[in-house]
Amino acid sequence: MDKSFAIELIEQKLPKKRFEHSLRVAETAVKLAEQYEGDAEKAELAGILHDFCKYDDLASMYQNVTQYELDSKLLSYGSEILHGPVCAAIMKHQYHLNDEDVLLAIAHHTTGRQQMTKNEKIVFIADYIEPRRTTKGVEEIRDMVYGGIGLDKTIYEISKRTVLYLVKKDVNVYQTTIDCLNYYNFNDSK
Ligand code: DGI
Ligand code: FE
Ligand code: FE
Repeated sequence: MDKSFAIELIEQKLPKKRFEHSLRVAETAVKLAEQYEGDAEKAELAGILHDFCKYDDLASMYQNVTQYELDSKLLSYGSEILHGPVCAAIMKHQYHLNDEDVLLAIAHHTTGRQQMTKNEKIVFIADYIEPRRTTKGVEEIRDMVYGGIGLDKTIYEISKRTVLYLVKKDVNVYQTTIDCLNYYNFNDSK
């Protein structure tokens, strides 16, 4: 799939704000790919597409989970957790996007996971730090990653903040989010 087709797809489907967020994530992902020697084209395409299913209705997302044989644990969660994996499956099966590393980055952009590829890391971070994000502490994360601390340490700091935020709100944390947090924790002496 080429970039202009991907942009058309999201422009037709997403509200203007989400469309613009997606383009900013793509731009941020390119910047990170350049800094950290990733593949800018793959990062950009995943950035453009990552939230394509953000506003799909839950019933159709659950149908997609069954139809495309995604992890059945997804059925206990809402659209926040589902929109990444469902988007990757739809891109693969309905739009014949077959670049595995683009699909992985889309699938795991919300939760992260253990042992991410460089492209997954880049898109995960780009989604958190795109320039219009106002999350408390986001500036600190931008300073870390643009300052050269590395993708892995940045992922840990993002995961830690996300998990703390979810627990504070009494929201259930998805297993893959916890796995990501633990995997990228290099402070634990083991
Ligand atoms: O889609 P975006 O808003 O651009 O960003 P995203 O895909 O990272 O989604 C962020 C939301 O997902 C945010 O409200 C926190 C939520 N989230 C992240 N990890 C988990 C989670 N929600 C639950 N219930 N469990 C998680 O593990
Ligand atoms: Fe998202
Ligand atoms: Fe996003």
